[in-house]
Amino acid sequence: MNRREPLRIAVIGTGRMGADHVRRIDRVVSGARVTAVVDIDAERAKAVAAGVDGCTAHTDPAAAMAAADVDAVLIASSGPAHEAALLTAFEHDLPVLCEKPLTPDAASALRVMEAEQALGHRRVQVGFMRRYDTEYARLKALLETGRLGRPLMLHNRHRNVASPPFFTSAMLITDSVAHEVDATRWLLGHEITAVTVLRPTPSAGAPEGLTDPQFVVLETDGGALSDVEIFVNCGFGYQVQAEVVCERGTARIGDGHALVTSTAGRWGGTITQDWTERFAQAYDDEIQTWVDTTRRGGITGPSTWDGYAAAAVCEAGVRALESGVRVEVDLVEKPALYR
Ligand code: ISE
Repeated sequence: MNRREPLRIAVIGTGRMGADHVRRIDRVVSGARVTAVVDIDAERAKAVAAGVDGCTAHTDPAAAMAAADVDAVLIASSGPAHEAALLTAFEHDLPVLCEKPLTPDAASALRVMEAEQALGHRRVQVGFMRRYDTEYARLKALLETGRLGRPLMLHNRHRNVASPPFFTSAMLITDSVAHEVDATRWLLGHEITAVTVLRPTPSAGAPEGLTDPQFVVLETDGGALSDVEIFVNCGFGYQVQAEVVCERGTARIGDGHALVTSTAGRWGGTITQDWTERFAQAYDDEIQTWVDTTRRGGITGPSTWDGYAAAAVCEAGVRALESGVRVEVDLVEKPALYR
């Protein structure tokens, strides 16, 4: 594909992320427009489509992907619905941006990876948007210079104000820590080999029965350790911080020091309240990059392999959470398409 015309996108799933992506493609990103939206809730799909010129509403992803005015697909439905949508997109050989998780478990991620290999070319960019965040990108660039020496440890903090009602203890790993799993693999260039999950007494601020917070330790094949404090009911704000400790220095991001005021005997700043605010720039750049690359006929960003590796690590993480012991990660050999 080498399109002069705007890329015509079907957005599957019009919940929180899907609706935000529809707005982004319609108003922020250049070179693309939303021509179809899909939701199992017909009324919700219609309401979103009504706000976009020339956009049709569907309840069946396959019908939207078969439409003549669709060149690419953005999948933002719930994780369990991703596999079927991805396989249908492959039938039409459509470029895809798939929100994380690629799929909920390693077996289904493997099936998707096999189907993509059968196409003979990469079609999927996985929505690990932190790779497009300016601060994460600067940290990655610094590590790549080698100035600080070999990375030894990565300390991550990931805090949400409150978890949604459907959130389970396993979802702290599969839905939230999934981001640190990808960030660790990407920043360090290592694969994760084992996961341990430690559980302090849950916060009184967490819903009854939810194991929140958790402390997750990831071991890598490069001999580094990456730890993650995940706390999804911290109550005070949305914080994502990372500090890399290397042989000759450390580097840290996510302190949110963009604006610090000093007044009335105090100093301080504000804390963002959710990820759409904290990572707005990252989402905008992620989608713009996907659109630009797709229009040129290329593919970039986190691949199906990255989605599979994250799913396998998260699956091991859930077993570590449930068993209380260290669980090794079992990855298949990396296929040539992703090397
Ligand atoms: C949510 O699904 C996200 O992807 C957010 O980035 C993360 O902070 C949150 O914990 C997840 O539930």
